[in-house]
Formats: sequence, C-alpha cells, structure tokens
Amino acid sequence: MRIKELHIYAHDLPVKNGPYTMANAQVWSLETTLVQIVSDTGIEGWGETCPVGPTYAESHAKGAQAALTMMGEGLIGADLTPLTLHRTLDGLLNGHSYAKAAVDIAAYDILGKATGLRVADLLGGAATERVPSYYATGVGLPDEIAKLAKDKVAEGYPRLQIKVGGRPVETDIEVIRKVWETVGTKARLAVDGNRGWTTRDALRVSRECPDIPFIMEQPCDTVEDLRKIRSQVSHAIYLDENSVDLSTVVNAVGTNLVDGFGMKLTRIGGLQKMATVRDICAARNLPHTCDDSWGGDIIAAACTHIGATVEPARMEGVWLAAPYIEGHYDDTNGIRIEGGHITLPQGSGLGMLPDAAKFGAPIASFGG
Ligand code: 0XW
Ligand code: MG
Repeated sequence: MRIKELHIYAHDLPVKNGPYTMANAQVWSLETTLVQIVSDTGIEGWGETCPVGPTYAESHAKGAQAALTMMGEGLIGADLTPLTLHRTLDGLLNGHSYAKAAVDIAAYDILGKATGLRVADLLGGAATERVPSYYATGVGLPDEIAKLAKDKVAEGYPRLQIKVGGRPVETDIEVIRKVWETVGTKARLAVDGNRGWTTRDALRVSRECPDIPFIMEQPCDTVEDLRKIRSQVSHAIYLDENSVDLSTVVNAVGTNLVDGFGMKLTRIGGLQKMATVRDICAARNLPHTCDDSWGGDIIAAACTHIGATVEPARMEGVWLAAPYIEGHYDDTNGIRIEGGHITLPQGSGLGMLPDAAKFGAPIASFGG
C-alpha cells in the first residue's frame, strides 16, 4: 500500500482549568497538528503530534507543520510499511522526529484497518486490555498538591507524577514530603523536575528525602548533569526530555545512566521507534512510560496501543492530556481515563474515527 493523499490540519486544544504548569512552562492552549493519509486502496489513517509549548522539548507546533509540509510532496507514492516509510522520511528530511511521528502513526492506523488488526496487535500483541495511566500534577504548593494526590489515588490512579522545579528547592521538598505523608505507598511516586533543577538541587532533594521512595524524572537539564549526580543520589533516575533518539536511549541504557524512561511517542519518532525502545528496555528490565507531551484522541490512542504491549511489570503508565481537554475527535470511541486506567480501543487500527469537520480546512494538502 502506498500514500495517495496527505492532508495536514492545525487544531487548538485549550487547557481546561489552565494553565498547566511545569518548571519551564505555563501553558493555556496547545496547537496540535493532525495528519490524514489516504492510501491507494482508499483507506484513511490519522496521525498527530502536539508539543506542549515551545520550551518543554526541542519542538514546537509550527515546526511540526513546516516539517510535514516540507515532506508532503515527497511522501506521495511512498510505501506505507513502517520501516520503509521511515527510510523515506529520513531521505526527505534529517531529524524532526516529532513531525515524522505523525506520519508513522497514520501509517500504523492504515495497516491495522487494512488487516483488521488493532495497532497493539500489529506491535506485537496486547498484554492487557486495561492500560494503567498516571496523574501528573502541576507545580503547586504542599497542601494543594497533597489534596490533589489524595483525590487521584482515590480515583484509582496507580501512580502519581509530582511536578517540581522553577522555584526554591525547599518548596519542592515540602511538596514531596506532604504528598508522601498523605498517600504513602498507595501510589507509586515520580518527581519530575522537567530539567529545572541544578545538580545541587537534585543532590539536596535526594539527601533530604532518603526515606521517600520516589523516582527522579529528568531532574536536571542535560545528560552530563545526570552523569554527574548519578552515583551520588539514592533515588532511581528516569530520563525524559533528553531521550531524543534511539542512540541516546542505547547509550543511557548501556552506560547505566538511568533506571527507566519517561518516554514520549512523538519525540522518539513514532510507534516504530517506540516499539524499539520497549524492546531495549525489556532486554535490561527497565520500566518506562508510553506517553506524549500533549495531544488529543489520536495521540491518546497511539500511546494506549503501544502501552498495552509493554510487559505490565515494566509499565509505568500512559499519561494522556484527556483530563485537561474538552471534547473528543471521535465522540463514540474517544479515549477516556476511568479509575486511573484506559480501556484499549477495540476497532481495527487505532480504533478512532475522527470527525475531520472539527479541524476545519487543511493547512496543506498533497496528492489526490
Ligand atoms: C507529564 N507529562 C507526560 C505531560 C507534560 O506535557 C510533561 C510530561 C512529562 O512527563 O514531562
Ligand atoms: Mg517528564
């Protein structure tokens, strides 16, 4: 099967009860980019990519749209089988994995629809039909975050991610301790610095919270910072923003830099690459998430499908922006989190039938 038509849409996703806060960003509304591909056999597939603002990672909405538009013409006639498709994408543009991911996701959607298989089955088979999610707080004050943590544990979330950074580290320590005193071992805890701590801050947090079993997610800005603190902290370290490609992942795993990953589907380049990360992590028994920085039903479905294929003991959850977004692209099948878990869609491909009318006219169209 080959690509016959490719359409690119831009769509706003306002943040419910915004802003969403992280160490380096406050976001009120995110512009998502959707890719609609029609195969030469008449099957339609959807992909999506949605950076959470321009300062979280090395990506931004207009960058995704420019990269996709730049590759559009060259993709017409391209073979949709994933490895071949990635070679075509790399032959058209160096890097820009987060834009290429939208094409990869749409290709898997088409392959699933053509074969009658769910994307999870194409990716090796679902280990569960009920995929665990985790709840990420914003950067907030001790009482507020502890109450939120308690509510989310009561809702059924098996894991919480507490956002820290971008303020005095003493406040971060107070928040971590208050959450621990409130929820204890009822949920697994991650503390996500989103690159916001200095190595001095990270060392201090680990030293002052030796009794609290949280993992430190991307505490500092660079791989070099993490290497510096690695042997001095007693907490497990997960890599998120720095894991920009497979080479970095292999290096981080091979040098024992990290104990796991907060892995983002679009940053790593889509489902094909994410399946490789899953298998590398399996080889070294490293836990990881399967999520993305933001996005609507298409990203949510893609993350849920790959998340379902991860061995449950290593699955750190599929985070979705769904709780922060009003409405769905597909009112019937749109992805929802219930009791802290997500039900794997049953339809072939991603199991989504988005209503394209919700996205307005495409910003660019190729083929046809
Ligand atoms: C919690 N997330 C998955 C959502 C935000 O976009 C940031 C991200 C993370 O883990 O860094
Ligand atoms: Mg993170």
